[in-house]
Amino acid sequence: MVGNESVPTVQLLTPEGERVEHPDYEFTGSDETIAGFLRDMVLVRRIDNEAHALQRQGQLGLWPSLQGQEAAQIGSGRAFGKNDYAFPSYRELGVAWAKGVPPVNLISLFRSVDMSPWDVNETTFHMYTLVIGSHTLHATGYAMGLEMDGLVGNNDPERDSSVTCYFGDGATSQGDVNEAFVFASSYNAPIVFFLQNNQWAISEPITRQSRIPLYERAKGFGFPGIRVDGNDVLAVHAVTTEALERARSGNGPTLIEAFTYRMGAHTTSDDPTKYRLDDELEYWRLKDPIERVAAYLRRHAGYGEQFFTDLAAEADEVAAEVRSQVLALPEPSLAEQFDLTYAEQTPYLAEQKQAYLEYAASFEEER
Ligand SMILES: Cc1ncc(C[n+]2csc(CCOP(=O)(O)OP(=O)(O)O)c2C)c(N)n1
Repeated sequence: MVGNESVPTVQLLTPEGERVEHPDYEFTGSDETIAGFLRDMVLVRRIDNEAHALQRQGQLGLWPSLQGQEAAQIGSGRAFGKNDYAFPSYRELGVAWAKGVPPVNLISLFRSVDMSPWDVNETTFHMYTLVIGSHTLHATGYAMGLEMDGLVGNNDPERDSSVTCYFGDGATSQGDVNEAFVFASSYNAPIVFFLQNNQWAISEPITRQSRIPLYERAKGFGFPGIRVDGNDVLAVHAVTTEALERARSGNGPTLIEAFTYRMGAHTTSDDPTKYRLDDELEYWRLKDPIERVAAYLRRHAGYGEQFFTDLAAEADEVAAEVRSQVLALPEPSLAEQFDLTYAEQTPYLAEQKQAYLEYAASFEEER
């Protein structure tokens, strides 16, 4: 069965917080680094909750939660070097955090007051993409460009570069993703396809979308695929570090399937109780990516309660700061949406904007 856990999966930290060995991968970082990963995950979950609350309070149009996927995003995001570009879809708050994108900038997209308020070149974090899978082609093209510019395989960490593209299990059913795999393979492009298999494409379970585990698909395209426990930040970091190195050194693409679970709704517009059972969520709560790291630090690294209390307090402070930044953003304007779409207005959009303005004005006249 595709959705179950009998498939070979790299794991270095069990849900109980015990370190385990793997023949091919190890995490060599210190306990301090692991505590840093915990801090990242706790803060992004807290910010995510705040954004969710802001949407419920009418401050945002929509919010897609990352809850449950913190280890997949922080483990991979913290493996990046300065020349490793990320192409996100729309749930990558954790990757954005690791890349230094201010959360308010990301959240402002969902208030419809901006389209790309961060500097893509400076942060190496590209624009959010809502058209499922389309950005795998953009990312592959970018990776091919890096290669053509001689930025791969120089054995020079200052120059060698790569691309990592984030997408979901549902996206793998899109033609664009499969075309991206073909081009990346044919051109030996320096790209890591980072698939967060959270097992649900809105209400469509992965068991209905693939007869084989998704990582195995890579073989048919001619590059390696690997499945990692997506709730294990140490394993994700180790596997991503190796795949990035492969890409930068000119050895081509890798597909990483981070097997995880979307603990919240698909977005704030979704009600998952309509299509999945509560016991599934309960089962995955026991595999929570944050709890296992906390358990490890408590039991094996001597971190006391004060550390965790301080971290919770810091998370509340950061969330309060993000909230006040969001509330200081301008009110969204429907008319402005027509100007945010392209750098230069097209005649058709200008026409639509005019029609909208006239329609809105007609209500004024009635009063
Ligand atoms: C091309 C396209 N088709 C359909 C949609 C509607 N849609 C939005 S999210 C989604 C499911 C995506 O699931 P998955 O790729 O597993 O990512 P997840 O949301 O679980 O992170 C769909 C079908 C879309 N945004 N774009």
